[in-house]
Amino acid sequence: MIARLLPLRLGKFGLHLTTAITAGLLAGGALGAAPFTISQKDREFRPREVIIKRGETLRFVNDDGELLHHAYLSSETFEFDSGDQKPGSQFDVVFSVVGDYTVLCGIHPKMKLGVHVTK
Ligand SMILES: [Cu+2]
Repeated sequence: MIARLLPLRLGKFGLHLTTAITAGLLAGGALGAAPFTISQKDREFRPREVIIKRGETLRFVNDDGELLHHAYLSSETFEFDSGDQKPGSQFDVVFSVVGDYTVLCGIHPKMKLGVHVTK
């Protein structure tokens, strides 16, 4: 009985190990680094300024109660538009082009986020 249980346990352990390695590879490789979160609480982007590397992701979280936001960026080299950001929603943007940008909110003109994308 013991002899039959032992391989089963090893098998389970092996499975967990494989899962852990796969998850690690995804986190560090295929999916890129974890997104950098931008809060929009109190009608402000927080932080107000961010330096990231090309290919990194900013995650815009609408954590501002019942308010609607609408993050967008329009420049010659790079642009995005989140559309209406419902309360509690999030929107990811991969900054694929090096440059200095200002992200705005289509609903609250005072909201500004400086994004510096480096090589
Ligand atoms: Cu806004």
